[in-house]
Amino acid sequence: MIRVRIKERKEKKFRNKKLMILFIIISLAFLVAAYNNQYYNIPKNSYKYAEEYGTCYKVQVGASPGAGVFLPSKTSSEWSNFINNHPASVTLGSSDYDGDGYDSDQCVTGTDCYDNNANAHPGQTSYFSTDRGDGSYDYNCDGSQTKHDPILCDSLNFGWSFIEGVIPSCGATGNYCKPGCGGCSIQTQVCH
Ligand SMILES: [Ca+2]
Ligand SMILES: [Ca+2]
Repeated sequence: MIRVRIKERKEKKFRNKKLMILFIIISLAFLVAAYNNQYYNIPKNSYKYAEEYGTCYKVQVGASPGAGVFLPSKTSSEWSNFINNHPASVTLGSSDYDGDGYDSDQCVTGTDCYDNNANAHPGQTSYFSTDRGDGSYDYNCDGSQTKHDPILCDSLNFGWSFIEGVIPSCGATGNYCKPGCGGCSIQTQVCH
């Protein structure tokens, strides 16, 4: 009798465990579905890139009428209706807003790390003395701000480089010299 009860309890425990696992799987499926059909809430005076049903836009919301804007995208008809009949406070921009040939990396297949400056894009080889617009000097989108002249001039480095103890940070100036040749000048550290 006791053995039968223990067996029943074990079976009940096993059933409960299976139900719990099933519940977790169903919940995860709902979460994924909800993510795919998300609603974007964009506050006034700001923008977001929104990509749904194969199209990505830079959606900017102005100051008027004073509130943020919800982007309906649960169905493709909701989405296309918004694209064609959006409120006057909304401005739609291209996924390549700065026109440098690279879509914003906020779109699914985009790689442009900063879509407000056409000089900032993957593969940029030039160096710049001012930030790209958001405080960063990462113009080539490799995730770092690389200095053009990263070492101080010393007995091992006879090329043109900065002297006087401190390598200037990006955008800062320093004394740029070639040892022994004179001709020092104040120059800005350029970066990308
Ligand atoms: Ca860019
Ligand atoms: Ca970089």
